[in-house]
Parts: sequence; C-alpha cells; structure tokens
Amino acid sequence: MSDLSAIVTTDPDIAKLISQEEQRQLHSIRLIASENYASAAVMQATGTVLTNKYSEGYAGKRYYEGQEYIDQVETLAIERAKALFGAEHANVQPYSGSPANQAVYLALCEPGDTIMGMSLPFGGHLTHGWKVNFSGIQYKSVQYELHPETHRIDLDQVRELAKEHRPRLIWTGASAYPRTWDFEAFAGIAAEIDAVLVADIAHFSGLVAGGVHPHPFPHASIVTTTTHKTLRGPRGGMILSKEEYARDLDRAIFPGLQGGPHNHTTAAIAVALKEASQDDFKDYARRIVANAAALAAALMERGFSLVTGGTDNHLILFDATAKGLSGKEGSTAMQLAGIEANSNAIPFDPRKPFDPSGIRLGTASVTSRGMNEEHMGQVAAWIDEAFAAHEDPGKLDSIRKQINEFCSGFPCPGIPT
Ligand code: DSN
Repeated sequence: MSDLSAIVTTDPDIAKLISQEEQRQLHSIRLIASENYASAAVMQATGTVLTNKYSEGYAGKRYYEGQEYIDQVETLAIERAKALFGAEHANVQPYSGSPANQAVYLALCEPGDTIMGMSLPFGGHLTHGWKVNFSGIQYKSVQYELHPETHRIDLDQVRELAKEHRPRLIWTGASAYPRTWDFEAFAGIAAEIDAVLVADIAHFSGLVAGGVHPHPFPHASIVTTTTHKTLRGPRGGMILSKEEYARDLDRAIFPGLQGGPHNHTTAAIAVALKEASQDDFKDYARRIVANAAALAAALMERGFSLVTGGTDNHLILFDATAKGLSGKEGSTAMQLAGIEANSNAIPFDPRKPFDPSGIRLGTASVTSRGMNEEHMGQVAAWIDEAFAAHEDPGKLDSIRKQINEFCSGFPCPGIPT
C-alpha cells in the first residue's frame, strides 16, 4: 500500500479514494488498451518539489530565475527521447497527447486548411480531424476509413482521397486499430501531394521503442505520443521531429498553446525513457505483443469475432454483438466480474457511440504485472464466462472473487505490497 500518511492527515476523504482506487487497480485485470502501471520510480518523480517551479520557455531561455536544475531535467528528458526514438528534435513539454497534436496544427496549418486522418468510428483519434473536435471544426477535415471487407487500412482509398483533397498534413496512428502501420507507404502518398506525414504513435510508442512495431522515422516528419500507454511513463506528451520543424513546433507549444511545463512530469518522463532504453524493456514490448496474440487466439477459440481476425500489436477489438451483447452490456458484465475494458465502435458500426457494438482490449497493463501467454487462456475464459453470466450478479461476483485471488499473485509496478 502506498504511503498516504500526509494526505490522510490533511484530507482523509481524498486519501480514502486514492487508497480505494489503488485496491481496485491491484485486484482487477486491467485491459483498457491505453492504460498501464507506471513504475515506482516514475510515480516518485511525479510527487516531487519539481511541481513547485514555473519554467516558461526552454532550457537556457527561461522567463523566470532559478532554472539551474530544471534545465538539466528537461535536457535529460529531451536527449533520452531523441536517443530512444532516433529523433533529430524532441519537445517534452506537451501536457498530453491532444495538446501535442494541437501544436502540430498550430505549427503547420492555417485555420481552414485541409487535413486528413483516420475517422474516429474506424479507430482514429478525436484530434485527427473528427467533426466535434477542434481539428474538425477549425480545419477542413478529410477522413479515411477502412476496407469494407478486410477492415484494414485501404491505401488505395487513402491515395484517392489525398489526391482529390490535397491535405496539408496526413495523420497516421489510431486509438483502436489492431494492426501495424505501413509508414513508408503513407510517406509515398504524402510525397505525391507534398503533404507532411505525421505519426501519432501514442498507443504503440512503447512497441516502437522496444523494436516490435515498424518505426515511423524516417518516413514521418513529425511524431507525437503520449507517455503513459505502452511507454509506461507518467501522464504526458512528447513531439519528436525532423530538425526542419523544430522551431515551429517549439513555438507552437510555448508560447503558442501552453504556459509553464509540468516539471515533475518532465522528470518522470525522463525516468520512463531511461527505463524504456534498457534491454528488459525490449522484452517487455515483445511480451505485450505475444500476450495480445495469445489472448486474441483464445478469444477466437471461444467464438469471439475479432476485427481483422487478430492483432499485430497490443490491442484487440471484438464485436460483442456476435456474442449477443452490446459493447456497453459486455463491458459492464466484465467490469462486474473484475475485468476492465471499454466499449468501442467497430468498423461500419450500426450502433451509437455511447453503446457501440465492440469492446477494445489491450495487454500493456497485464504484461507489466508479469502475466504471460499461458495466463491469457484463463483471461479469455473469464471474459466468456462474464458474457454468459451478464444477467447473473451472483455468478459475476464469484468470477470477481476468483480474479481477486488470481491477481494477488501478480504484483503491480508502482504499488507497494
Ligand atoms: N483516451 C485514449 C484511449 O483510450 O485510446 C486516447 O486518447
């Protein structure tokens, strides 16, 4: 259990809620594809005096005094990001993924310019041009979808749309696409129309760092990522780029969009990047993918219908309606049984976004706590049992008790036992 003694004294209500959340994270099987367990070192860095300091600007060019240590922290984070991802330039100040992506627009586009990205209901992110997001409101957004039969990216469609609309920038990367990205092919399309190729690798940056997903460089000119998904850092964001975009991207983050960087987060990002540069992180990334493949195979054996028939990365998307439940009904039953996931649209989904047809799973968190391929069959069995027991609270509770017991054998990084 974490030491919450100071919070207990000052604010027992919040201390209790943190403690309850800690127990929840310890005792459930967390399969939300964008979540993870940050290490104790990452967690410690976030709770330090660095949160007390304002540092508008960049190392060596700050607006306030007293930056001798902060400059070193940020420089270390930048150098580690550049080394880990082979980037010419890195900005580690974005507060998270959406601000990082917003900065790309601010640096490259004028309001009203045409941009292109994967449509949200097909797995893309809000900030890749979806209509209710700033990116779809302020820019003329063209959205590519997926092939109607394979549910994979249809490069012919992407090329056709690109040639017809000539976007200023093309986004690759997604939040719910279970396959790898062919950055080289996208770069070829971008080159045909003189567009800038941007890769949002938020979901799979840990897999890129670990060498088990194709690398966006040198094909993409700009790469954005969050730092807390498969990369296993604190909540934060980064922009990596070729040198020619460095100045505009830095100016877009500050003073364009943000004020002072969150220095405690920057320190935690530096720690996470150091962890991700160790040899055992490569093994971690390999195990995430192996666990996803094993879970996918076990689910298919049990009659689950997976989008694209499997996975190449950390993520699985399945059609819950093929098992008789909506996505929300299925994820609610799983939650009651102690397995966390989110309902999610599937390609060409006839249902509404708040109760779509699908469920998205990811294996980063379970891999962080040491579960491996041999455990994925059991996880699939519990998902299947939860579906079957969706109207039986007693049965769901009995699965939850089994899962509690099972989880006690797998310590969570960042949560003292
Ligand atoms: N909310 C994140 C996810 O779950 O994929 C994307 O920003």
